Amino acid sequence: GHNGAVLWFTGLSGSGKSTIANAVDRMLHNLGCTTYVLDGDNVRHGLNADLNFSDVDRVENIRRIGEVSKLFLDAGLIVSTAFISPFIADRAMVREQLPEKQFIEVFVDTPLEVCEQRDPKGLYKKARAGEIKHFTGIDSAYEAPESAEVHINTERHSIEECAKQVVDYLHLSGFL
Ligand code: GGZ
Repeated sequence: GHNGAVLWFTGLSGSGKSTIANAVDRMLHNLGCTTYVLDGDNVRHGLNADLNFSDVDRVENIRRIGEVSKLFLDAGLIVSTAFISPFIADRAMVREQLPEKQFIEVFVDTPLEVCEQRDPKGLYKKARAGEIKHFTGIDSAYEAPESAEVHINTERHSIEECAKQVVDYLHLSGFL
């Protein structure tokens, strides 16, 4: 058995949040945990399809994801969320929404230059050209965590190593 937890991944677009969250999810599943991943694919296109990328809508995006995470936590799951969640205040709000210690902030710390270099979906190029407005890191802020429970460096480590760092944290903290 294991205790439920919310692994709250935060980082820029293209930082590797979803990729690492999904790798963690596979590892946890292989360890017998009941898990779920919330990301843009299943939330931004469904529950939050009415929201855009204005500051106000990003706040509401994060608030709803916090509430959904809480439901999964009630059900005893380890839920991984992979959203930019750019504002310190909003991540703090989610931390307040959830039981103490079950909110684990995971900072996927990939510098803007690297994300922009990777540009897997060509979104930075479009943002630089002014075709996408309010793009995080270009003309919308990203407020990096100051004391995330897990701090990941994707330049120095492989996806598997990054994922293992998160799973190791869960072991050391008694979640597994
Ligand atoms: C940032 C945007 C934007 C703007 C579309 N700014 O790399 P992606 O494509 O797959 O991840 C980004 C995703 C960000 O959605 P989130 O729900 O994670 O953002 S937030 O937590 O700030 O609410 C990117 C795409 O949506 N995208 N327009 N203007 N990212």
